Amino acid sequence: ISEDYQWYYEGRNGWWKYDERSNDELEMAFNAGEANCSLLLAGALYSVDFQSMIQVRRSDPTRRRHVRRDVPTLPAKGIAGIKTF
Ligand code: V3L
Repeated sequence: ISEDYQWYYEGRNGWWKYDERSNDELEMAFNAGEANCSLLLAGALYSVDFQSMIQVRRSDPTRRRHVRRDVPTLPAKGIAGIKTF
């Protein structure tokens, strides 16, 4: 899988990178022209909508985060909740 693009989700004051497997799933769905992508994240089911570029928790749609698809070198808080310094 190409690593040309990295997907990020919104944190409190910055962006987190998605884990590599979720990033691959997002890239595949996005490049296939699908409207959204389902992901299992930290034990819960989420949906990322490519038009609004928002991640929503399926069991509680009030849990929403902006997402972005960008170069992998963007400053980030870490990967999937693991801080990088
Ligand atoms: N990948 C991994 N964990 C996630 C993701 C994801 N794409 N989305 C949500 N969670 P919610 P700060 C995040 C986790 O949206 O200090 C970060 O990874 C989410 O973790 O309400 O605010 C950090 O671990 C949260 O713990 O459904 O920037 C943590 O928040 C939980 O799922 C704190 O980050 C509920 O998220």
